Amino acid sequence: MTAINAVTDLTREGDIAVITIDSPPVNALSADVRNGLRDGARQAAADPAFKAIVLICAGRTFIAGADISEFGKPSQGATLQEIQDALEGSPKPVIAALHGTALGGGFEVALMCHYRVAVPSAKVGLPEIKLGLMPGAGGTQRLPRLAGVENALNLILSGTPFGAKQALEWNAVDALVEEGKLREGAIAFARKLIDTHMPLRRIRDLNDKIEAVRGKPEIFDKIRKENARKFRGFEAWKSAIRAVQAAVDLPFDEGMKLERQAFLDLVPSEQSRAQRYVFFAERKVWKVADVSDDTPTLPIKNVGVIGAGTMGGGISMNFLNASIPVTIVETAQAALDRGLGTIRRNYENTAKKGRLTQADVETRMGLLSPSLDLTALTDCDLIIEAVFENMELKKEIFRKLDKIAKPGAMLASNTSYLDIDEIASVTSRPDYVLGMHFFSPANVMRLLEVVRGKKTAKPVVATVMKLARKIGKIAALVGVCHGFVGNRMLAQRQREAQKLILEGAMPWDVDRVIYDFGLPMGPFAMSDLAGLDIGWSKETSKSASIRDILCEMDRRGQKTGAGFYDYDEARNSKPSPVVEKIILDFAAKKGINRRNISDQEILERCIYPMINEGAKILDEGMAQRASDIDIVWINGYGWPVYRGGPMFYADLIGPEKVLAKMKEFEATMGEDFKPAALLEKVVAEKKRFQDL
Ligand code: T1G
Repeated sequence: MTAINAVTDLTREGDIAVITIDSPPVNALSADVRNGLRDGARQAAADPAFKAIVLICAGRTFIAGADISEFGKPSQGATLQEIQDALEGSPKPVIAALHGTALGGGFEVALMCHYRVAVPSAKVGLPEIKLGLMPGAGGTQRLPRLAGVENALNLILSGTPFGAKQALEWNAVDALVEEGKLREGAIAFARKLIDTHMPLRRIRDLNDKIEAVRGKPEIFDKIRKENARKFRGFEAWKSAIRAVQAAVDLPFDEGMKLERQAFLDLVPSEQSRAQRYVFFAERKVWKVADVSDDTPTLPIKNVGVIGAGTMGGGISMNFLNASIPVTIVETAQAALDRGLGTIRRNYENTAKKGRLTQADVETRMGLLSPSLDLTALTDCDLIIEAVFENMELKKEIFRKLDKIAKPGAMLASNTSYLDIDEIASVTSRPDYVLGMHFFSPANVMRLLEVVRGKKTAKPVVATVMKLARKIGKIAALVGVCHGFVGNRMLAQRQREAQKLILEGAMPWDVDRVIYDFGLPMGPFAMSDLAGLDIGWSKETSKSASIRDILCEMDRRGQKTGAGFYDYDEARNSKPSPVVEKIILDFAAKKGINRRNISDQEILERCIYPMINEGAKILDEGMAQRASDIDIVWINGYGWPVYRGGPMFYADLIGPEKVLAKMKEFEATMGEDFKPAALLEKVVAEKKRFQDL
């Protein structure tokens, strides 16, 4: 065995050289790994004793891509061109042996080799699009030559890895070898190549699949049209399509040049910096400072859910999807039947789309036990309450649960803003009480705010964070405050949105600005979707706000065909002259002199107070880190990932700019814009929120 460098060694298997990369955790293409690849391949090629070269990785996976943490730093070590020359340009067959996830630059390195073998469990893919990038080491030039242009573009634009079997069908892999016997299988494959004098097969020379679409630019126009809606606001996808089109229209090396330049143009972009930040934020969010990874967790073999409404039903589906039995409790048979019916309908709709079999539907429904009796929950390991947002009602339920639930059972509330400590205080087990704030629709939205009470025990926190991963959620640990993280910041935006439509803007102006900024919809369209009468009652309504007046006129939102907008049968919205008049009259009655308000002011007044509130949340320790706040907004409120989240956005535009504008607004509009102490501090110390 020869050590090529700290992460690469070369061993001799008869006349076959085996280059092994060993750079945990995922053999990312760091400078060391790149040097090892280049120098190992050169050394093996130069040694007459070797007739073939096998490239394999130790640990859990083949190279999982470029080292994302190196982006934006001065590039060191071997270039991709040098690696390409050492692998593809090798005079001896080079075979890549794939296991785990050969992704991005890792898959591209494999495509530089002459042959690829894989274990059946291996996955390959080009997920660069998820980082605001595109393949930059030949993926856009080589994959179309193997899988065809449309398959290649679907893979590059989805960023979704595909299995070894699919790769075999597309000749992206030449053979599958026995699971757990990759090294032996690869060496045997190399042996066969030597014995059968198989020619070197360079993917760059395979042109049949691209010639088939040469002179048909309409194929690319069609793909652009089909993806425009999905990629609204994103940039990288356009460059990816252009590069694959170059693979068809240009000679290989010119296509490679175009790809490389397009890739290098994306690396410093705000969007890629934001999406790379989110990549690491999604991994940091699970880490709880004072709850170490070896904290014991409690077994969760069955779950109880109280309330079979929209939230209770969606919450239950998460556990059924993870094969965890659920007992769901309601107060009335009709409500219970309605809840079960909705769950079954959701599953059957999914089955109709082919994403579940009918047998899957029956299996999941079979794990669901309905009841009208709380005592049915005595054996549950975790009970989640999802009833109407009323403190007294919740406290009454928790008092009962405390008596019914077995010792050691955890009690959670799905409240979206009420005080978890107050709820816990009525039980004898406050250390086993916490909040699990799901987002509607709870079986779809990835985010879970895990609300840690003052007395919540560490094993309970560790258990629920682990459980969140099992049910496919991304969990952010938050503290007890009104509205926790997401809704607390949202309230800032909603307040300003209401003020803006009185001062001079119209609901559709505010929504357009927020929509164009990249969120799925603005505050008024969102209110119409949710229903304007949430928490509103006819008896107490006093025409005190635009919402009051709209509800009094039975304009309750989409469900009544009118709200802030007018809706047609297909629920398409359009600005409402009725609402415009209501707003003008209401403002006049309030003596408000309306003025022209710029889109920039609308954006700043909706976003900056959110950032300011985020700073307060961090300062109070209601979130562990700024990137957790960003994960909440990206996964719970549709904040565009290419803007990294509200706190990353503040760092991007400069916290000093947010502070200056807040002070300017405070001077004219008062207390609502009082800068948070932490925002002042971050600016004074020339720091960024992500560095805190
Ligand atoms: N670079 C740096 N660190 C990485 C990394 C990478 N590519 N991939 C993972 N890590 C770290 C991660 O931060 C975590 O660290 C640990 O490894 C385990 O990861 C030229 C330019 C491989 C499927 O986009 O999708 O190639 O938190 O927790 O769930 O065209 O990681 O423990 O400190 O995610 O088992 C393209 C990214 C790069 C793949 C494993 N490649 N990685 O998932 O573990 S761009 C990717 C993943 C590129 C070329 C372009 C996943 C995984 P820590 P983990 P996992």
